[in-house]
Amino acid sequence: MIILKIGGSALTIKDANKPTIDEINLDRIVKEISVYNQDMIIVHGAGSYGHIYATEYSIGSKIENEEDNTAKIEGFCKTQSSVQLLNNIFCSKLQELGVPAIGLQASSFITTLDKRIDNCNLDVIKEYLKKGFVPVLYGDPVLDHNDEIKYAILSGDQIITYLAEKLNPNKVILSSDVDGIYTDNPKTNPNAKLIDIVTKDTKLSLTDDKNQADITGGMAGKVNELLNLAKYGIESQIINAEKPGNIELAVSGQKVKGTIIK
Ligand code: IP8
Repeated sequence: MIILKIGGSALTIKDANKPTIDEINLDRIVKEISVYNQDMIIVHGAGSYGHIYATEYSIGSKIENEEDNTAKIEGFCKTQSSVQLLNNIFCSKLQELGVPAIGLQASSFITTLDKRIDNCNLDVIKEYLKKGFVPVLYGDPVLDHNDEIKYAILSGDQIITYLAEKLNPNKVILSSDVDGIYTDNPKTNPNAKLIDIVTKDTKLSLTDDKNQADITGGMAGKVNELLNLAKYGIESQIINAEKPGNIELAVSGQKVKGTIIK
């Protein structure tokens, strides 16, 4: 079984000022995924469908007062509807190519405590897998049990590490809009170099890309999630979803430029 994460920055125009699909990438990515079409869970990010609202309503920050709580509930609903729409578009495209993609909304069965998953029943996912479906989860706002924040943004990256720990896949592939992990942010530092293998001992200076309005922590957030996974002996790979052919190569077990985290 493979767990594949498709970054929101590959599916959407992430720095758009309203939710916007990257039509060309989306069409290509679903085609590349459909080549594999076997045991697989897909998790996708939110891109401009989620981060705009999540940031606007500061979901996950301390609730200041009743008025702030009411605003955050409104923002939670808007964010949830928006990412659900992205999930519908993505799943419909996969279905058109014969992939039995079934969208599963994290906010309806996952909660967090201090922004980390504390409650998630995987029975339904296991049963979908057993019956030949491809579950498609996505970053979503969720209820949080810390009463000071009450709501959290659950990233697709945290979902994949949780699923991988519990379901022990053969492979975890995380695709983004860069080739892998660099010594620094390649978008702002031209001297940044791609690192082939990252372990907990690798010295990194990861800066979050502020241009990308990524409320869940950008590349630094991803690396932390995947290093967590490495603690359980599960190796993962970060690859660039914007390079045509990369996803197809990765899901079919062939070599792809990227960074292995172990
Ligand atoms: O794009 C974030 O998920 P990510 C989810 O995987 C929302 O970090 C709703 C912003």
